[in-house]
Amino acid sequence: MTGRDPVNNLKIERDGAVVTVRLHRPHVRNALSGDLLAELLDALRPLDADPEVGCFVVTGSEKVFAAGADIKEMAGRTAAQMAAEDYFGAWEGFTALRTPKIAAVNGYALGGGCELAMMCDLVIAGESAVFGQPEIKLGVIPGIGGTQRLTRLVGRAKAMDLILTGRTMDAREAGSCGLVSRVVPDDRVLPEALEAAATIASYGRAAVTAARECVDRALETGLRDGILFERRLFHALFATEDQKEGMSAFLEKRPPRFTGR
Ligand code: CO8
Repeated sequence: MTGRDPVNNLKIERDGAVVTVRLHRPHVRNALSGDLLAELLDALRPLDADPEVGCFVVTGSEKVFAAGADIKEMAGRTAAQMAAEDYFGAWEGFTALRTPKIAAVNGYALGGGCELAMMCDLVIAGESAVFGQPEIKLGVIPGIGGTQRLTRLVGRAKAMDLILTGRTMDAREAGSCGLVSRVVPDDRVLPEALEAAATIASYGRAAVTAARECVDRALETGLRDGILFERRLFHALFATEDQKEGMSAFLEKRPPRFTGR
Protein backbone atom coordinates (compact mmCIF):
# COMPACT_ATOMS: atom_id res chain seq x y z
CA MET A 1 0.00 0.00 0.00
CA THR A 2 1.08 3.63 -0.37
CA GLY A 3 2.86 5.92 2.13
CA ARG A 4 0.97 6.45 5.39
CA ASP A 5 -1.62 9.20 5.69
CA PRO A 6 -0.62 11.33 8.71
CA VAL A 7 -4.28 11.79 9.68
CA ASN A 8 -5.73 9.17 12.00
CA ASN A 9 -8.41 7.22 10.19
CA LEU A 10 -9.55 5.37 13.29
CA LYS A 11 -10.61 6.06 16.84
CA ILE A 12 -9.81 3.29 19.24
CA GLU A 13 -11.20 2.91 22.74
CA ARG A 14 -10.65 0.15 25.23
CA ASP A 15 -13.04 -0.65 28.06
CA GLY A 16 -11.69 -3.61 29.98
CA ALA A 17 -11.66 -6.63 27.70
CA VAL A 18 -13.56 -4.92 24.86
CA VAL A 19 -11.88 -2.76 22.22
CA THR A 20 -14.00 -0.52 19.99
CA VAL A 21 -12.61 0.64 16.65
CA ARG A 22 -14.45 3.50 15.02
CA LEU A 23 -13.73 4.08 11.32
CA HIS A 24 -13.21 7.81 10.95
CA ARG A 25 -12.84 9.23 7.43
CA PRO A 26 -16.02 11.30 7.34
CA HIS A 27 -14.99 13.33 4.26
CA VAL A 28 -15.07 10.16 2.14
CA ARG A 29 -17.80 8.30 4.03
CA ASN A 30 -15.28 6.04 5.80
CA ALA A 31 -13.92 4.71 2.49
CA LEU A 32 -11.43 1.94 3.21
CA SER A 33 -8.02 3.15 2.04
CA GLY A 34 -4.71 1.30 2.27
CA ASP A 35 -3.67 3.66 5.08
CA LEU A 36 -6.82 2.88 7.03
CA LEU A 37 -6.21 -0.85 6.72
CA ALA A 38 -2.56 -0.49 7.75
CA GLU A 39 -3.62 1.55 10.79
CA LEU A 40 -6.29 -0.98 11.65
CA LEU A 41 -3.84 -3.88 11.57
CA ASP A 42 -1.14 -1.93 13.45
CA ALA A 43 -3.66 -1.16 16.18
CA LEU A 44 -5.37 -4.53 16.42
CA ARG A 45 -2.45 -6.98 16.09
CA PRO A 46 -0.92 -6.20 19.52
CA LEU A 47 -4.39 -6.19 21.08
CA ASP A 48 -5.12 -9.55 19.44
CA ALA A 49 -2.06 -10.94 21.21
CA ASP A 50 -3.16 -9.49 24.59
CA PRO A 51 -4.83 -12.24 26.63
CA GLU A 52 -6.84 -9.62 28.52
CA VAL A 53 -8.64 -8.55 25.32
CA GLY A 54 -11.75 -10.63 24.60
CA CYS A 55 -13.64 -8.95 21.75
CA PHE A 56 -13.35 -6.22 19.10
CA VAL A 57 -16.27 -4.04 18.03
CA VAL A 58 -15.90 -2.33 14.64
CA THR A 59 -18.20 0.57 13.93
CA GLY A 60 -18.56 3.70 11.80
CA SER A 61 -20.65 6.84 12.17
CA GLU A 62 -24.40 7.23 12.59
CA LYS A 63 -24.82 7.60 8.82
CA VAL A 64 -22.11 5.41 7.34
CA PHE A 65 -20.41 2.22 8.44
CA ALA A 66 -18.18 2.32 5.34
CA ALA A 67 -18.92 3.31 1.74
CA GLY A 68 -16.54 0.71 0.35
CA ALA A 69 -12.98 0.64 -0.81
CA ASP A 70 -11.47 4.03 -1.57
CA ILE A 71 -12.45 4.68 -5.19
CA LYS A 72 -10.12 7.68 -5.52
CA GLU A 73 -7.16 5.58 -4.41
CA MET A 74 -7.94 2.81 -6.94
CA ALA A 75 -9.29 4.72 -9.91
CA GLY A 76 -6.03 5.39 -11.78
CA ARG A 77 -4.24 2.13 -11.05
CA THR A 78 -3.36 -0.36 -13.78
CA ALA A 79 -4.05 -4.10 -13.62
CA ALA A 80 -0.30 -4.69 -13.31
CA GLN A 81 -0.07 -2.34 -10.30
CA MET A 82 -3.10 -3.94 -8.63
CA ALA A 83 -1.59 -7.40 -9.07
CA ALA A 84 1.92 -6.34 -8.04
CA GLU A 85 0.58 -4.78 -4.82
CA ASP A 86 -1.85 -7.66 -4.31
CA TYR A 87 -4.34 -4.87 -3.68
CA PHE A 88 -6.76 -5.86 -0.87
CA GLY A 89 -4.62 -8.93 -0.07
CA ALA A 90 -3.70 -7.39 3.28
CA TRP A 91 -7.34 -7.67 4.41
CA GLU A 92 -6.54 -11.30 5.12
CA GLY A 93 -4.61 -9.92 8.10
CA PHE A 94 -7.93 -8.69 9.49
CA THR A 95 -9.70 -12.02 9.10
CA ALA A 96 -6.67 -13.75 10.64
CA LEU A 97 -7.14 -11.89 13.96
CA ARG A 98 -8.28 -14.52 16.44
CA THR A 99 -10.18 -12.19 18.74
CA PRO A 100 -13.93 -12.26 17.95
CA LYS A 101 -15.07 -9.27 15.92
CA ILE A 102 -18.51 -7.65 15.99
CA ALA A 103 -19.57 -5.20 13.26
CA ALA A 104 -21.90 -2.55 14.68
CA VAL A 105 -23.50 -1.11 11.55
CA ASN A 106 -25.43 2.13 11.24
CA GLY A 107 -26.13 3.58 7.81
CA TYR A 108 -24.37 2.48 4.62
CA ALA A 109 -22.31 -0.69 4.45
CA LEU A 110 -21.54 -0.79 0.75
CA GLY A 111 -18.92 -2.64 -1.29
CA GLY A 112 -15.88 -3.09 0.93
CA GLY A 113 -18.02 -1.85 3.85
CA CYS A 114 -20.38 -4.79 3.41
CA GLU A 115 -17.37 -7.07 2.95
CA LEU A 116 -15.84 -5.75 6.18
CA ALA A 117 -19.09 -6.49 8.04
CA MET A 118 -19.05 -10.02 6.60
CA MET A 119 -15.45 -10.50 7.78
CA CYS A 120 -16.69 -9.98 11.34
CA ASP A 121 -18.18 -12.81 13.43
CA LEU A 122 -21.41 -11.02 14.36
CA VAL A 123 -23.15 -8.19 12.52
CA ILE A 124 -25.48 -6.03 14.60
CA ALA A 125 -27.32 -3.55 12.39
CA GLY A 126 -29.61 -0.59 12.98
CA GLU A 127 -33.04 -0.53 11.37
CA SER A 128 -31.86 2.15 8.90
CA ALA A 129 -28.71 0.29 7.81
CA VAL A 130 -28.26 -0.31 4.08
CA PHE A 131 -26.17 -3.17 2.65
CA GLY A 132 -25.00 -3.79 -0.90
CA GLN A 133 -22.24 -4.73 -3.31
CA PRO A 134 -22.54 -1.95 -5.92
CA GLU A 135 -19.12 -2.53 -7.56
CA ILE A 136 -20.75 -3.55 -10.86
CA LYS A 137 -21.79 0.10 -11.24
CA LEU A 138 -18.09 1.05 -11.18
CA GLY A 139 -17.14 -1.50 -13.82
CA VAL A 140 -15.60 -3.95 -11.35
CA ILE A 141 -16.66 -6.70 -8.97
CA PRO A 142 -16.36 -7.12 -5.20
CA GLY A 143 -12.67 -7.56 -4.37
CA ILE A 144 -12.47 -8.20 -0.61
CA GLY A 145 -14.28 -11.53 -0.55
CA GLY A 146 -17.80 -10.30 -1.39
CA THR A 147 -18.62 -12.82 -4.11
CA GLN A 148 -17.55 -15.67 -1.84
CA ARG A 149 -18.76 -14.62 1.61
CA LEU A 150 -22.07 -13.14 0.46
CA THR A 151 -22.89 -16.29 -1.52
CA ARG A 152 -22.09 -18.52 1.44
CA LEU A 153 -24.14 -16.35 3.80
CA VAL A 154 -27.23 -15.55 1.74
CA GLY A 155 -27.18 -18.19 -1.03
CA ARG A 156 -26.60 -17.98 -4.77
CA ALA A 157 -29.99 -16.52 -5.74
CA LYS A 158 -29.75 -13.42 -3.57
CA ALA A 159 -26.00 -13.01 -4.03
CA MET A 160 -26.46 -12.95 -7.82
CA ASP A 161 -29.31 -10.45 -7.46
CA LEU A 162 -27.27 -8.09 -5.28
CA ILE A 163 -23.96 -8.40 -7.11
CA LEU A 164 -25.31 -8.30 -10.69
CA THR A 165 -27.83 -5.49 -10.20
CA GLY A 166 -25.85 -3.56 -7.60
CA ARG A 167 -29.08 -2.93 -5.68
CA THR A 168 -28.99 -2.32 -1.96
CA MET A 169 -31.03 -4.04 0.74
CA ASP A 170 -32.34 -2.70 3.99
CA ALA A 171 -31.52 -4.13 7.41
CA ARG A 172 -34.72 -6.16 7.59
CA GLU A 173 -33.92 -7.97 4.33
CA ALA A 174 -30.27 -8.38 5.39
CA GLY A 175 -31.47 -9.88 8.68
CA SER A 176 -33.94 -12.24 7.08
CA CYS A 177 -31.41 -13.56 4.54
CA GLY A 178 -28.62 -14.29 7.01
CA LEU A 179 -26.18 -11.43 6.45
CA VAL A 180 -27.01 -9.77 9.76
CA SER A 181 -27.15 -11.41 13.22
CA ARG A 182 -29.48 -8.88 14.89
CA VAL A 183 -31.45 -5.85 13.73
CA VAL A 184 -32.06 -3.32 16.50
CA PRO A 185 -33.24 0.32 16.72
CA ASP A 186 -30.52 2.63 15.37
CA ASP A 187 -29.61 4.06 18.76
CA ARG A 188 -29.24 0.55 20.23
CA VAL A 189 -26.60 -0.66 17.76
CA LEU A 190 -23.47 0.24 19.71
CA PRO A 191 -24.87 -0.55 23.19
CA GLU A 192 -26.11 -3.93 21.96
CA ALA A 193 -22.76 -4.67 20.27
CA LEU A 194 -20.84 -3.68 23.42
CA GLU A 195 -23.09 -5.87 25.56
CA ALA A 196 -22.57 -8.85 23.24
CA ALA A 197 -18.83 -8.14 23.20
CA ALA A 198 -18.66 -8.05 27.02
CA THR A 199 -20.58 -11.32 27.18
CA ILE A 200 -18.25 -13.03 24.70
CA ALA A 201 -15.20 -11.60 26.50
CA SER A 202 -16.44 -13.04 29.81
CA TYR A 203 -16.10 -16.63 28.54
CA GLY A 204 -13.02 -18.82 28.38
CA ARG A 205 -10.77 -17.75 25.49
CA ALA A 206 -10.03 -21.29 24.31
CA ALA A 207 -13.73 -22.18 24.06
CA VAL A 208 -14.53 -18.94 22.23
CA THR A 209 -11.71 -19.51 19.72
CA ALA A 210 -12.74 -23.13 19.20
CA ALA A 211 -16.38 -22.11 18.69
CA ARG A 212 -15.47 -19.46 16.08
CA GLU A 213 -13.17 -21.79 14.20
CA CYS A 214 -15.77 -24.56 14.15
CA VAL A 215 -18.60 -22.31 12.93
CA ASP A 216 -16.40 -20.89 10.18
CA ARG A 217 -15.32 -24.40 9.23
CA ALA A 218 -18.99 -25.14 8.43
CA LEU A 219 -18.76 -22.72 5.51
CA GLU A 220 -15.46 -24.07 4.26
CA THR A 221 -15.67 -27.83 4.42
CA GLY A 222 -17.96 -30.86 4.05
CA LEU A 223 -20.21 -31.98 6.93
CA ARG A 224 -18.21 -35.08 7.87
CA ASP A 225 -14.90 -33.16 8.10
CA GLY A 226 -16.57 -30.27 9.92
CA ILE A 227 -18.07 -32.56 12.54
CA LEU A 228 -14.75 -34.33 13.09
CA PHE A 229 -12.98 -30.94 13.43
CA GLU A 230 -15.60 -29.85 15.98
CA ARG A 231 -15.30 -33.09 17.98
CA ARG A 232 -11.49 -32.86 18.13
CA LEU A 233 -11.61 -29.25 19.36
CA PHE A 234 -14.32 -30.22 21.84
CA HIS A 235 -12.03 -32.96 23.21
CA ALA A 236 -9.06 -30.55 23.32
CA LEU A 237 -11.00 -28.07 25.49
CA PHE A 238 -10.92 -30.66 28.28
CA ALA A 239 -7.23 -29.77 28.62
CA THR A 240 -8.17 -26.26 29.81
CA GLU A 241 -8.74 -25.06 33.36
CA ASP A 242 -11.71 -23.06 32.06
CA GLN A 243 -13.54 -26.28 31.16
CA LYS A 244 -13.03 -27.63 34.70
CA GLU A 245 -14.06 -24.29 36.17
CA GLY A 246 -17.14 -23.87 33.91
CA MET A 247 -18.49 -27.34 34.64
CA SER A 248 -17.65 -27.26 38.39
CA ALA A 249 -19.32 -23.85 38.73
CA PHE A 250 -22.48 -25.20 37.10
CA LEU A 251 -22.57 -28.21 39.43
CA GLU A 252 -21.81 -26.04 42.47
CA LYS A 253 -24.54 -23.54 41.40
CA ARG A 254 -22.18 -20.52 41.31
CA PRO A 255 -20.99 -18.19 38.54
CA PRO A 256 -17.81 -19.37 36.75
CA ARG A 257 -14.51 -17.49 37.03
CA PHE A 258 -12.75 -17.99 33.69
CA THR A 259 -9.05 -17.22 33.58
CA GLY A 260 -8.15 -18.03 29.99
CA ARG A 261 -6.05 -21.01 31.05
N1 CO8 B 1 -14.35 5.97 -2.10
C1 CO8 B 1 -13.86 7.24 -2.14
N2 CO8 B 1 -14.62 8.33 -1.90
C2 CO8 B 1 -15.92 8.12 -1.58
C3 CO8 B 1 -16.48 6.84 -1.51
C4 CO8 B 1 -15.63 5.73 -1.78
N3 CO8 B 1 -16.06 4.45 -1.71
N4 CO8 B 1 -17.80 6.97 -1.18
C5 CO8 B 1 -18.03 8.28 -1.03
N5 CO8 B 1 -16.91 9.00 -1.29
C6 CO8 B 1 -16.72 10.46 -1.26
C7 CO8 B 1 -17.42 11.13 -2.43
O1 CO8 B 1 -16.61 11.08 -3.58
C8 CO8 B 1 -17.63 12.50 -1.89
O2 CO8 B 1 -16.43 13.24 -2.02
P1 CO8 B 1 -16.46 14.83 -2.39
O3 CO8 B 1 -17.06 15.46 -1.16
O4 CO8 B 1 -15.01 15.15 -2.60
O5 CO8 B 1 -17.34 14.96 -3.58
C9 CO8 B 1 -17.86 12.29 -0.39
O6 CO8 B 1 -17.36 10.99 -0.11
C10 CO8 B 1 -19.33 12.29 -0.04
O7 CO8 B 1 -20.01 11.38 -0.88
P2 CO8 B 1 -21.54 11.59 -1.30
O8 CO8 B 1 -21.77 13.01 -1.64
O9 CO8 B 1 -21.84 10.55 -2.34
O10 CO8 B 1 -22.25 11.26 0.10
P3 CO8 B 1 -23.76 10.83 0.37
O11 CO8 B 1 -23.89 10.89 1.86
O12 CO8 B 1 -24.68 11.60 -0.49
O13 CO8 B 1 -23.85 9.27 -0.10
C11 CO8 B 1 -23.08 6.99 -0.27
C12 CO8 B 1 -23.23 8.26 0.63
C13 CO8 B 1 -24.44 6.43 -0.63
C14 CO8 B 1 -22.32 5.98 0.57
C15 CO8 B 1 -22.32 7.33 -1.55
O14 CO8 B 1 -21.16 8.08 -1.23
C16 CO8 B 1 -21.85 6.13 -2.38
O15 CO8 B 1 -22.66 5.52 -3.06
N6 CO8 B 1 -20.53 5.81 -2.34
C17 CO8 B 1 -19.92 4.79 -3.17
C18 CO8 B 1 -20.39 3.41 -2.82
C19 CO8 B 1 -19.67 2.40 -3.67
O16 CO8 B 1 -19.77 2.36 -4.87
N7 CO8 B 1 -18.91 1.52 -3.00
C20 CO8 B 1 -18.16 0.50 -3.65
C21 CO8 B 1 -16.73 0.93 -3.74
S1 CO8 B 1 -15.72 -0.23 -4.62
C22 CO8 B 1 -15.39 -1.47 -3.49
O17 CO8 B 1 -15.72 -1.36 -2.37
C23 CO8 B 1 -14.65 -2.73 -3.90
C24 CO8 B 1 -14.06 -2.59 -5.23
C25 CO8 B 1 -13.48 -3.90 -5.62
C26 CO8 B 1 -12.36 -3.66 -6.58
C27 CO8 B 1 -11.63 -4.94 -6.83
C28 CO8 B 1 -10.17 -4.65 -7.04
C29 CO8 B 1 -9.31 -5.87 -6.79
